[in-house]
Amino acid sequence: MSLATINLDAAPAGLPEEVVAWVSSVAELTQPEAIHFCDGSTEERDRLNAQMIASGTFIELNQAKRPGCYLARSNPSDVARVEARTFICSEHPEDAGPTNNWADPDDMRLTLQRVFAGSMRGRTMYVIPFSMGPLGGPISKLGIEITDSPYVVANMRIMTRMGDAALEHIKNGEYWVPAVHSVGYPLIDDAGEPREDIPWPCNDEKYICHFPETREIWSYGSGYGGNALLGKKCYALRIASVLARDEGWLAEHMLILRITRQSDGRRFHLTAAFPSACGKTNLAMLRPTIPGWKVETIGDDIAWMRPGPAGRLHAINPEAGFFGVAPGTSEETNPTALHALDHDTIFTNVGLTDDGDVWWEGLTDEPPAHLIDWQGHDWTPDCGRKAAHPNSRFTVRASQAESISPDWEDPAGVPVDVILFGGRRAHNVPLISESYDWNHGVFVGATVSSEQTAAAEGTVGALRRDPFAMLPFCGYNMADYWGHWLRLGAQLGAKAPRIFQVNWFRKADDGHFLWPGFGDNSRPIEWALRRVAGEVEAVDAISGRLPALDDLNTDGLDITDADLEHLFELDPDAWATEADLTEEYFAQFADRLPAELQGQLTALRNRIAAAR
Ligand code: SAT
Ligand code: MN
Repeated sequence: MSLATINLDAAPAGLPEEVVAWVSSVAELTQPEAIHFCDGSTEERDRLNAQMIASGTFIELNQAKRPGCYLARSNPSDVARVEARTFICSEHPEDAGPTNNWADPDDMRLTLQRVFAGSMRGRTMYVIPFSMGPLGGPISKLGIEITDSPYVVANMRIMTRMGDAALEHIKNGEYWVPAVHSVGYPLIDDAGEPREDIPWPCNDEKYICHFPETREIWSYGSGYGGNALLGKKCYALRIASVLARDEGWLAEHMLILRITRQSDGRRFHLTAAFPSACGKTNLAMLRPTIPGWKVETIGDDIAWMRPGPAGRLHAINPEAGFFGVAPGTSEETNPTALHALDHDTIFTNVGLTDDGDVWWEGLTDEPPAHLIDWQGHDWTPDCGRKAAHPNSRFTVRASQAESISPDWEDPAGVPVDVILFGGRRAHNVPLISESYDWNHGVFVGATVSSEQTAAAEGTVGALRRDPFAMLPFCGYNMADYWGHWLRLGAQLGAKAPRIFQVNWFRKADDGHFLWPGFGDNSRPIEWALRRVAGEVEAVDAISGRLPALDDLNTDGLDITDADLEHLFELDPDAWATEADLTEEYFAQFADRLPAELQGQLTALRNRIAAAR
């Protein structure tokens, strides 16, 4: 297909030249049968849903029980982000750093030319203008995703503000990031022979590529989650972290909460970074077990934060929906999330019950006697397989959560008081610990780790570092990213948020969890907020400042004194080992490691020595 034959007649009027040129060049390369510019209308949504039901991509759920809800089943080879196939294509390998897969940008462009050539033959190419963050907001940014997957369009409609309204801003000449996606399953082969479509097209060969210098995203071969919904991890974290470095702000893998103290109406805003499997979605919808505090959700996964007019750090949620893990979500663990899924939700890779509803492990104590599992097979509780894939997901508009803050779409964002860093640690790390200052907080964020729990991850019990929960999401050298945090802290000065480390997962010697977690996590958080308000003292310790046990609200808490004390025990010998491991871990960053973090390690060793 030559440029001349690409029909852009249906393109909206007033498209900037650069958009026309880019869409044309992608169409010329991928050779779609048709091009559709998404307007974001409900008519468009309904048409695509009907088309996906007809093609088998969507299964319509029982509309009396779950109106507007659909189930998709992916190919079993395409069920999660693929970190080994995720590349940072910076000009210099050092700019990607030791924690990223680097690929030479010129080589990768040749590879992408090869795999994208004709990859959309026989398909419609969808052009999705979108905004990350409230439209037109000072912290928000625009993008355009081109995709050949109507499933991606349906998900982007929930996860971003997409369509005509976003396009208006692009027409006005505002900055936008280009993102190209193909599932890599053309409907016409190289010989020109047509082939049937399948419910979940994808390709064994996968490339999730980021070009930080030219700020482009190219994703090939997967239709799933962060591989394909390019506004999420690819843009809002990997490319945005580069933009943030250059423009003086932060793009972070953090939830955002508003917590209001009802006695005096004082509002606090908190952001928190957790690696996967640490209950981040549950914390984003926290139901406090202590009276007097109201928690509202602003975001569940990503925070964009910028110094505001009065010098404080302001956070927005760049997303418009939740792409949450289904298994384990229940009336007990997260009723807020569960109720949000009553209508207008896309479920991917969960079980289908005989009455056209959904089920996953953990939803109910009693499993259904029969259902169809995520791979489309008959399933019974004794069959030895999971009904839902462990990474099965729901996609739902954030506004459907009853905990959503009335200000969650305030384009100016909310002023951040507290930043939490969490990991999953059976030993050593206390329930909560306040950093001595911003730079110590950056050290804590940089060294955060979890003990590996499955042999598949490596040696069980070994520490897996996940700095700032950004390990797979930082678009440049991790050590430079820490340097950026240090610089921003210096700029914010006394107005910087206070940084705390939390650990809900400490275990007793007999292996039981010391802390009940879930709604009781409101107790250490209350202490952090009271620290911010200057209402409570703290005790200097190895890891940071700890609460005096009397200052932690334990009213109505079912915990023994011994367990409570154990939650805050710090063994100098074990911490000396931690410090040695931190030194080993830092070594990979060589001379890119900011001197300040080396200094923080020395300060930690001094505190350990003093505690002996
Ligand atoms: O698939 S996503 O990247 O959207 C979610 C995740 O894996 O963290
Ligand atoms: Mn995430």
